This record gives sequence, structure tokens and C-alpha cells, in this order.
Amino acid sequence: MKLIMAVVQDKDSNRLVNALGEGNFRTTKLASTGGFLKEGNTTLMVGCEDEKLDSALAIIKDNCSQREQMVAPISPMGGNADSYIPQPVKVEVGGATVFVLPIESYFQF
Ligand code: 2BA
Ligand code: 2BA
Repeated sequence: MKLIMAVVQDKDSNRLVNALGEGNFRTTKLASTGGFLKEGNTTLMVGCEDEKLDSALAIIKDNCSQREQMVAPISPMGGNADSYIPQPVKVEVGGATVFVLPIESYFQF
């Protein structure tokens, strides 16, 4: 058995949970925050049998879209802020960032 931890954008999360449900995958949705953008995102936990892993990953891939986002950089610490003109930086926000972990034990008490 595997545990999929998928960090996805909030706007994709409902569609993804529904699609995984239609594929008979059980999910747990966690509210999370990205360390870089400091914005909300969604982390989904999906516990699944090894042989269904590829199918789950395909559903995640199909239901998460990439987008570009402009980020205002933080002004330099201790520097002369007068001469500092912040240039927004473009970052590409996934899709989905997916971790697959082996499950040692699985209990439902
Ligand atoms: P929920 O997904 O809201 O599911 C609540 C209960 O509904 C489940 O209780 C189960 O009895 C039933 N259920 C869920 N999906 C079903 C399905 N496809 N067909 C028939 N019945 C279904 P529990 O199994 O005790 O799960 C409680 C909560 O634990 C779940 O809430 C979910 O948040 C989490 N969970 C359970 N299995 C999981 C897994 N494989 N991966 C990730 N999260 C899981
Ligand atoms: P955030 O940390 O808010 O990152 C949002 C996007 O900003 C990232 O998109 C990436 O394009 C960019 N980014 C992040 N750190 C950067 C850096 N040090 N320099 C330049 N650009 C940077 P994604 O890579 O698609 O990640 C989306 C979200 O997935 C992340 O939100 C974070 O919550 C999670 N994530 C990504 N990689 C992770 C990892 N290795 N471990 C844990 N969470 C991760």
C-alpha cells in the first residue's frame, strides 16, 4: 500500500477530490500553506493499493493545471531601500507536487 501526498492548488482541489472519488479512491483533504508564496494550497492524502497507484497519479495529473504567478520580492535586509526598485518575479506554480510514501501499517480502529 502507498500513501500519496499531493500538494495542489485550492482551485483544483474539489474537482480532483471528486475525480478520485469516482475512481474509488479514498481521500483526506488538508488545508496547507506554501512556504514560498505563503498562500493557501491543498494537500491531499490518498492511501491506495500498490497496483492502483498509477491510476491515482493519472487522475491527479489530469485534474491539476499549471499557472504562472507574479511574486513581489521582499526588499533586501539592511540595504538602502531608497534605491531598491522591486521587480515582480514570475514563478510557475504546479500542477501538483506529489510524494509517494510506502505504508508500513494501515489500521482502522
Ligand atoms: P470520508 O472520506 O469522509 O469517509 C467517511 C466514511 O464514509 C468512511 O469512514 C467510510 O465508512 C465511508 N466511505 C468513504 N468512502 C467510501 C466509498 N468509496 N465507498 C463506501 N464507503 C465509503 P472511514 O473509512 O472510517 O474513513 C474516515 C475518514 O478517514 C475518511 O473520511 C477519510 O478522510 C479518511 N480516510 C479513510 N481511508 C482513507 C484512505 N485510504 N486515504 C486517505 N484518507 C482516508
Ligand atoms: P510554495 O512554496 O508557495 O511555492 C509556490 C511556487 O513558487 C512553486 O511552485 C515554485 O514554482 C516557486 N518556488 C518555490 N520555492 C522557490 C524558490 N526557492 N525559488 C524560486 N521559486 C520557488 P511548485 O514547485 O509547483 O510548488 C507548489 C507548492 O507545492 C509549494 O508552494 C509547496 O507548498 C509545495 N511544495 C513544492 N515542493 C515541495 C517540497 N519539496 N516539499 C514540500 N512541499 C513542496
